[in-house]
Amino acid sequence: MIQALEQTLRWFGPSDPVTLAAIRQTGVTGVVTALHHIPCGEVWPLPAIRARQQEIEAHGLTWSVVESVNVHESIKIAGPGRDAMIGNYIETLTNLAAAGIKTVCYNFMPVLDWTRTHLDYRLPNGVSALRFHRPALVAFDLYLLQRPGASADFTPAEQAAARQYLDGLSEEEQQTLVRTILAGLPGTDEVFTIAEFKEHLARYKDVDAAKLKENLAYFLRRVIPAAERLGINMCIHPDDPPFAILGLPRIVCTEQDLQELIAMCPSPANGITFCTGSLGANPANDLPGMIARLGSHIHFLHLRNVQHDADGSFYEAEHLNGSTDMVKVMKQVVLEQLRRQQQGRADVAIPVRPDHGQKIWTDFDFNTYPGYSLIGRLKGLAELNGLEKGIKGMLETVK
Ligand code: DNO
Repeated sequence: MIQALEQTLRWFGPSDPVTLAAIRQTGVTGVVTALHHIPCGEVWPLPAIRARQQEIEAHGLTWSVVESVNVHESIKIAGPGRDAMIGNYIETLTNLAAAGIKTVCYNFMPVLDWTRTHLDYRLPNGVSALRFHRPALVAFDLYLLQRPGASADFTPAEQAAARQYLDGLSEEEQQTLVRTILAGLPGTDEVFTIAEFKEHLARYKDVDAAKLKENLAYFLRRVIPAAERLGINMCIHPDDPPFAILGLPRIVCTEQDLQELIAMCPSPANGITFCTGSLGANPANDLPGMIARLGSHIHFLHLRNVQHDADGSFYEAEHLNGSTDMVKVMKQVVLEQLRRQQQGRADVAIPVRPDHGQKIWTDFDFNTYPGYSLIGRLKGLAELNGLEKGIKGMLETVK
C-alpha cells in the first residue's frame, strides 16, 4: 500500500475570506501559508510563527508548508546588503525549524511574482478563470509601459496584434490591465505604479539570465547548508509564466534550469516545488518526464492545468481538463512515491495542493485572492484526490 499524498490547501491568513474552518471542512489535513504581513526581508519572529501555528492547530490542521519565505530583491540583483538579507533569511528558517515547520517554498522571479493579464476571464459555462493573453502583455510592454528596446522582443505581427488589442480597450480597461500585470506579491494588495516598476526594471539593467543564475547559486550556497542543518527542505517554485517577460530574465522555467539548480548546490535540502500550472504553460515542458527524472528532488506539488492557445496565451483550465495530461502526471507522482517507499525514505507523503481554482457559483460572493476561491479549489481537490486513489487502487489490483 502506498501512502497517500498529504492533502493541503493554501490559506492567506486571518484576512482570507476562506477561513480555517472552511478549509477543515474540505477534508485536507495541511495548511500552506506564510506570515504575509511581514515585509519581505525581515526576520519572522518565533513567537509570531508559533501564534499562527497555534491558530491553525486549533482548527485540527497542521501548518505543513511555508509558501513563501520570499527572497529580497537585493539578493536577486546582488545589491548591497544581500549578505544581511541572507542572514535574515537563515534566521527565519531557524525560527521555522524551531516550530517544527520543515518545508519552505520560495521563488527567484525578478520583481513580479506570477503574472496574468486577466483575473476574470469568463468561460462559456459562466465560471471565471485567470488568463495570460499574450497580445495584452505585449500591448502593455510596448504601449503602456513603453519599455525602451521592447520592440526588439516581438515580431512585427505580434506588435500589430498588440496594437489592435489595445485600440479595442477603453481607458478603464487599460488601467485594469496595468493593475493586473503590476500586482505585487501574493497575499498582499500591493500594486506597483508604472513609475515604480520602471525603477525596479532599471535595477535589472545589468542582470541578465546568466547573472541571475549566479545570484541564485550564491544564495543557495549560503542558505542550503543552513537548511540542511535545520532539517528544512527548501523547494523553489518555477517561474510563472515560464519565460522572460517585460525585459526581466526568468531562470526556473525548464527541465534544464531545474537540473542546473540542483547542480548548483547538491543537497537533499535543495529541492523543487513541482508546479504543473507554471511549468505547463510552456508546451515544450514534458511534465510527466520531468517528474520521472527529477522526482527525487520534489518536496511539494502544485497541481493545476492550463489550456494553451497557439500564440503563447493560456488560461487556467479545470484541474483534469486542459493541455496537461493530469493522469500521466499523477501516475508519475505515484511512481515517485513508490520509489521513495522502496528506498525507505521518510517523505513518501509529499504535500500537495490543488493550485488555484476557477470561480464557481457562490465563489463570486467572496473577495478572495485571485485563483484562491473555495469551490473551484475544492473541485480540483476532489478530482485530484479521486485520481490519486484510483491510480493507487489499480496498482494494488494488478500486483
Ligand atoms: C500562485 C502561486 C505563486 C507562488 C509563489 C511561490 O498562486 O503558486 O504565487 O506562491 O510564486 O514562491
